[in-house]
Amino acid sequence: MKTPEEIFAEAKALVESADTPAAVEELRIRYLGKKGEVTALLKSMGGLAPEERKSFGMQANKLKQDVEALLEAKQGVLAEAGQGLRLAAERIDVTEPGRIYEPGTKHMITITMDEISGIFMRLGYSITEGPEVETVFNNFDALNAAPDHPSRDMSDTFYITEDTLLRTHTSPVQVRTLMSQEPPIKVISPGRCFRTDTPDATHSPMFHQVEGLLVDEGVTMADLKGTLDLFAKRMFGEEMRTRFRPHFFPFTEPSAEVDVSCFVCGGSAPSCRVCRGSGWIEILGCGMVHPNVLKVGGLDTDRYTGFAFGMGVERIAMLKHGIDDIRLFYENDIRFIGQFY
Ligand code: 2NL
Repeated sequence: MKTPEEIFAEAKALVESADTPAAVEELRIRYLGKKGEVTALLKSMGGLAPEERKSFGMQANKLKQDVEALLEAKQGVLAEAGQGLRLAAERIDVTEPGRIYEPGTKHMITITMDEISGIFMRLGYSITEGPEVETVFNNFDALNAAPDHPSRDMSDTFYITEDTLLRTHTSPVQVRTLMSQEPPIKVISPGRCFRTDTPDATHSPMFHQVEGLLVDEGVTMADLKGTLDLFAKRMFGEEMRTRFRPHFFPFTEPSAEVDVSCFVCGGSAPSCRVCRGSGWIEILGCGMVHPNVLKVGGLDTDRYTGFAFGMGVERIAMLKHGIDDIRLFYENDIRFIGQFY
């Protein structure tokens, strides 16, 4: 049997080399547990002669206290080291710069569409929206487009089926309004449109339009001119003048294209890049709603007249901000789209 000194020396060596709290706990069980070596020593006292028992008991109890002290001291050391490790792991660098979450910006097309819509909303127009997948009837027939009209061609329009397509303008939204509401009608319809154009600096197969429609008793071309002249001044500057040039659209009669005076050269530079020396820049198309279109809404064309207009949002934005390539809007280069807010 080992002497208390031997047990202590061995325990001391083992405790010294234990490097985790679990290893120390194992040693505690090995020495002080129910079947531990020190416990066994204490239990063996029962078999001793009374005269031996006193000094042996003192020795054994001292050993128990000494081993307890060893274990406790080691647990203390390890706990302290563990705390140090945790603190090191959880250490934060308070000098590190904060993360900056930069807010995004609205897209130039959204900004321009909102600006156009806003001008008409202040004139009492309501915003209407409709589906991008439309019926051939709403997109063409209801708008007085002849069955052989070139834009109806399979090669100019994205057809989904024989009688559904991706709308080529936002006019079908106004057709829906005509068919579902009674005059006075005063709406604008901003939205996305599609044509099979090959992309270049001024064309894109997906683009945006804002159209407007006003139908009531006694509406004349003078109302149309006054409204669009006011729009041009609000959009491009109060000093703008407008010019109405005769044109043709199937859905309006008479029809016109509207030009604003050139805000780049003021009409004075023969080599102007924007107006090409003409002094005028085309901004939209318009006209008095064709009676055939009013009839689609079941309206009495002796009683009601109306005007309508349509403009390309990309074109307006490019003119206003001097952007020379429509593709910049869709490439999502943050250096371009992040410039506007
Ligand atoms: C353009 C020309 C235009 C219309 C759109 C319209 C709608 C209905 C009835 C009559 Cl429901 N007209 N819309 C009228 C004239 C011109 O747009 O150059 N857009 C980019």
